[in-house]
Amino acid sequence: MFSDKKAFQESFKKRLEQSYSISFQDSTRAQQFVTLSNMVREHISSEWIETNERYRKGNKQVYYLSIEFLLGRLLGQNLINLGLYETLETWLADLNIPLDELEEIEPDAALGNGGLGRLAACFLDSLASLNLPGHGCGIRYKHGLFEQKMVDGFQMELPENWLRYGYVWEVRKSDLSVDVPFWGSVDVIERKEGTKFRHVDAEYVRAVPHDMPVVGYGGETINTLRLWSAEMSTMTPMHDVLKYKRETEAISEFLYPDDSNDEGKILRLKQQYFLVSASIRSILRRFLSNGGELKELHKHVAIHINDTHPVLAIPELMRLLLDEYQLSWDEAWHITERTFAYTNHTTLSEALERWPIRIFKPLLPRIFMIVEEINERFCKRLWEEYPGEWGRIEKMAIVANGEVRMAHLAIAGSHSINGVAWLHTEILKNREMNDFYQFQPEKFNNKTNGITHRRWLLKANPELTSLLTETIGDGFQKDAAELSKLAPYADDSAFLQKLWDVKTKRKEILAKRIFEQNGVKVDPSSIFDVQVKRLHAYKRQLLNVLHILALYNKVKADSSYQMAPRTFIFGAKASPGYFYAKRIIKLIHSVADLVNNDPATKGLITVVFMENYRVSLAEDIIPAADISEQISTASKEASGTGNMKFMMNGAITMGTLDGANVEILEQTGPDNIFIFGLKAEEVMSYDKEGGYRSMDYYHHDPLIRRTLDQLVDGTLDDKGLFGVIYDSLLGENDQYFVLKDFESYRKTQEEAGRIYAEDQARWRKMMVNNISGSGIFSSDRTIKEYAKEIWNI
Ligand code: F58
Repeated sequence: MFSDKKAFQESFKKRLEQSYSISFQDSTRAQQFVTLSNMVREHISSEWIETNERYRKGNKQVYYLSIEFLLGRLLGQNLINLGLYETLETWLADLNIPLDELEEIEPDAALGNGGLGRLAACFLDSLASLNLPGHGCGIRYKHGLFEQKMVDGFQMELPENWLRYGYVWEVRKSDLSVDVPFWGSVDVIERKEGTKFRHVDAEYVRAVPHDMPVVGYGGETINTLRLWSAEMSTMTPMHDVLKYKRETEAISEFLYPDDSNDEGKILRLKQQYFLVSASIRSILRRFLSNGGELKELHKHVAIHINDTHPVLAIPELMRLLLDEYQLSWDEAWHITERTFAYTNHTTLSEALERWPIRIFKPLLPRIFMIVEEINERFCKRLWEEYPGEWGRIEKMAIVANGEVRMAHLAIAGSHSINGVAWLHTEILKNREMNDFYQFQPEKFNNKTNGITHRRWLLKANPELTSLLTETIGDGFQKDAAELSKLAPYADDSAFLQKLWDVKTKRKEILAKRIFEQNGVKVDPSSIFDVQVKRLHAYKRQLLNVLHILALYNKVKADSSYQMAPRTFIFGAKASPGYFYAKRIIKLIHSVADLVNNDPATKGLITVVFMENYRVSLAEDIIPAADISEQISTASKEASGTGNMKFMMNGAITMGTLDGANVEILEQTGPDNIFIFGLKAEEVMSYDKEGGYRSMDYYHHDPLIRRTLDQLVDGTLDDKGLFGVIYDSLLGENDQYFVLKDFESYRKTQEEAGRIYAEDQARWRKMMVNNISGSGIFSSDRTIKEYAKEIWNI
């Protein structure tokens, strides 16, 4: 179908006309998009079947369980991975169809918030591209992450609707549905052979799989992402049909329902159990139907739990092995512990999941019994290891103080626990999970995150990809490690000029988009200084915006103050219930209004907030960046992955020694990165011992004082909107050390501006050193490490 131009064009037109009963001339871009995508999906179906057949023959399989998969758009990426992009681009152009316009039609599949979900998507791409047998299991949320609409600088959330016109990449497999039990009680039957357990009076929810192909680079391997959707089951008698339907379908309705009340908490726990129960049963079904021996399960199946959200997979596998397959506890535990591996993505205590027993027990009665038993046996082992140390055991228990601690369950039930960057893993081992590390050090390991260069370089930045290909050959497209071949070009002025031209081109493209979306004219020759990520206090968008305000004050106070013109670009969604984060978004807008409209700073400082940050927008922003803002309070960002995407696209990191920035520094060397601020050790020591007084910085630094006063003196608004931010910095002693790091940040920014303006040769060299050092951050490297050291595939 895709090997002959004429045949392709004929078939494309014919299918279009047949599907929509419309003449080709009258067809819309949307109809063309759907037709092309369907053709691509059919094109890969034989490889998809073939991949499954290959796996049937006994390879060990990996299943990556995640409550989020932040995929973005698939048409362009699939074509690139199949090696068809350029061909189809010309063939369609012949028909007067620009391929990029078709790509724009596709809604982002935004089944995630940020880094955690995007990492899952990058991992799927790497697994398939490395021809490894690894599949995703997730939830098919009817509405992905909300659409952000800015109204007068305030974030409004609109329901996202990616399934509105149907979804071309999925295949519904009703015949493989699974019924998941909730509520009810557990019947205990004593028999000669032992005790048996049975669910009674449960309410069932039908989990219906929707499979999506994951196309590997080169097109040889097509893995599967299985997303479950919740529907009514025929196993539940219908008393109050409407209520039952509503409650059932709610399970896969929204990503992150509001869980500030009990009703929301129950729904969220339902989502988690729904995902794992359906997934584990489908994994077992497939394993057994291929003739597998249950007692050998861990030799043929590895199950990865992405953060604690899918941790109930552990007691669920136990339940199935015990209740349905009649294994003994010891046999079942032996298999379970060897099958599971767990990745931790945060040390923030508010993000460590704990479920109140009063919610957990009635909703999942049998699972709760099993968790209690796991806890009891775990505590017994601890008691043998640490006789008499009640305090320690209580701290490590899985069930305690009326709660189930999901991270502890994950650690107890997995053979591997990993952090996502060197520093993060060290903090887990030596602080947050130190008790567990002392008890079972062999379980802990680090796997520094990565990103797929196929999306973040080949797809997002075709201009840079062409330049690199003409310079170092196309080997890097398959193997990102080959980017290191670029290193010698750091001194090649002809190459440096071309690299500069590519960056300028990408800045022009972004400038055009900014003008269209925001109505703001930005100058592509200014420094594009970018911070795009979830909005969270620890990520310190506040430090960035206060620095902008201070810069504005400097220019206003001293008209001879020299600075290279800068465009500050932000993109961020705040979680709907996170009031403080939303206020920071408003602050960014207010500062933008002030500086963009003041003749004193016009053309010198421009601030842009790009609405509705998402994967497809990131693909336009990242290639255009000069400076990559990675300024979290040291010790708080587990890894970060945006930092890697920017680096690969030739932006220079402005960062703290946090997360993977530490390893980025290792790759670039100190001359090719801007590092500032407190070190993790210092932050942790202040957190523990105290000794920081933010007020001192207010009193002793006039620039800080002037800038903070503007939050409350009417400069930015006259309704007291920013009092809460002012108070967090001064009244609540600045938990994230914004003021403490302020001067160091300001100076480092000044230095960056100076180099950009006065030593452009040096800047260009820095760009090369970043690109050439970024290969190690390909998720292919990360996945090879998981495969070898954790999954044993
Ligand atoms: C992120 N976590 C980490 N969580 O913050 C980031 O450092 C890391 O690089 C990335 O994971 C991948 O390891 C993250 O994105 C969430 O989105 C939470 C999910 C659960 C609800 C609250 C947000």
